[in-house]
Amino acid sequence: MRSGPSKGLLPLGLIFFCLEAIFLLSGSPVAARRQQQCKLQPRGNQVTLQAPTNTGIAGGAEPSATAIAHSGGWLVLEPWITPSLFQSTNNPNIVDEFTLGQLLDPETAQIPIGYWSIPLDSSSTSGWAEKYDINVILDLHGAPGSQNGYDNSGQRTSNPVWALNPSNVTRTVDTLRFLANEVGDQISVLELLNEGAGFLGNNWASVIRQFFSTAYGSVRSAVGNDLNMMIGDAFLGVSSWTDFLTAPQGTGVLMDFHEYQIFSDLELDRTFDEHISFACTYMQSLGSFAAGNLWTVVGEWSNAVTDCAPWLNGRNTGARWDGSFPGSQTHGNCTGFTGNYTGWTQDYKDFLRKYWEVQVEVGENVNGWIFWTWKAENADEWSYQRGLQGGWIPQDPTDRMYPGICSS
Ligand SMILES: *[C@@H]1O[C@H](CO)[C@@H](O)[C@H](O)[C@H]1NC(C)=O
Ligand SMILES: *[C@@H]1O[C@H](CO)[C@@H](O)[C@H](O)[C@H]1NC(C)=O
Ligand SMILES: CC(=O)N[C@H]1CO[C@H](CO)[C@@H](O)[C@@H]1O
Repeated sequence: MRSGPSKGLLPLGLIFFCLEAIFLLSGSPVAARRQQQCKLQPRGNQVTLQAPTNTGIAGGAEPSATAIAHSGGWLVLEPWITPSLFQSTNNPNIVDEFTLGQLLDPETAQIPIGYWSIPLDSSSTSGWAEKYDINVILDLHGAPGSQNGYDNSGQRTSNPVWALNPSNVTRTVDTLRFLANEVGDQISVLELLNEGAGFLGNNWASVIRQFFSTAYGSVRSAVGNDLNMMIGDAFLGVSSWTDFLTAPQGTGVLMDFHEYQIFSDLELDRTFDEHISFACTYMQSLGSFAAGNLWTVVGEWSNAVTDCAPWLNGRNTGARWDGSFPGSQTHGNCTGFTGNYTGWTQDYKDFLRKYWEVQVEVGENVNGWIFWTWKAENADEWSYQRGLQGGWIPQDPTDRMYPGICSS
């Protein structure tokens, strides 16, 4: 671990504490709150260069410290982040927010799901955001019919149908327009849809594409040019979005790219070194996309190289790493890869530092990064807070033990 003067507070203007809040209405209003650590960094000289293809944030200024923060969803529960909440229901059939709302008797359990969307009460967002000079990215995670089948869509299902019925898509556009009208002036960025499952087939990919265009137009005409919008690559790779919603078709549009290497046997087979070099491939691919197309944010990434975090793949679902996930190979034993870091080897923690740095480098090579997540109850490899305590995440995120990691 590196020693040296602690810089104490992180430089404002570079660091964003990203908040993902879960408001549960019970006796007392705020039952849980999640945070993410993130940093969005302008590429230094771009403003003075010729205008980027995408005229970008608020008509030409670079996305900057004061322009953006936060990604992730408001108010969508994921069992692996707060397992105790799901455990406390004593009902194993509650696997996502949808079933939580459906199967829980609010009277008895006193955890009624208050609301899905956003705190329309301005005291809960704008006051806070303004006070700390933090800008908010509001990210739609749950679309009707589910856009990916993951619990993070609010509805875990092997049969997501969002893209299969135009009324779902229309409803989603209506929701975004509503959100933009209600809180557009309190947020910096509206993310149109989190993790649409473009891999489910060409029909899904083209529905997502059309949806982004339609939603973009609808939100623009509702609230004008001040609100920035973010789209995702729908797991298709950013190159699939070349020339999409760039100027003049779109302005103020960002690309949200999620970087994980743990959700397939192929990725889990990589050695520590291979994980690092794979992350380095994004220097070029994301870099050239961000330079010629949309400003790009690595909007979700973590230190995990296994899927061992309990319930990461869904409540009561196992891990591919140890073969407890249906149909997966066995890659190793989960012990020592997740949970409380006090039992981890120094080797592993050294790797986590390196892996953290390489992904930060990738994010800073484009327009920023957002670490997922600030806190996770049972999985320190996903926790920024525990990484700071355990020393594999430096207090000052500009510290480097492995400078130029992708060029060496
Ligand atoms: C994993 O390792 C732990 C600790 O060494 C051991 O107790 C456990 O039995 C192992 N699990 C498997 C499936 O081998
Ligand atoms: C992690 O383990 C240590 C040592 O057993 C213990 O003191 C600490 O409370 C644990 N931390 C958490 C967050 O569980
Ligand atoms: C809100 C909405 O339109 N939901 C629909 C999504 O698509 C499924 C499958 O066609 C319908 O059953 C839902 O009513």
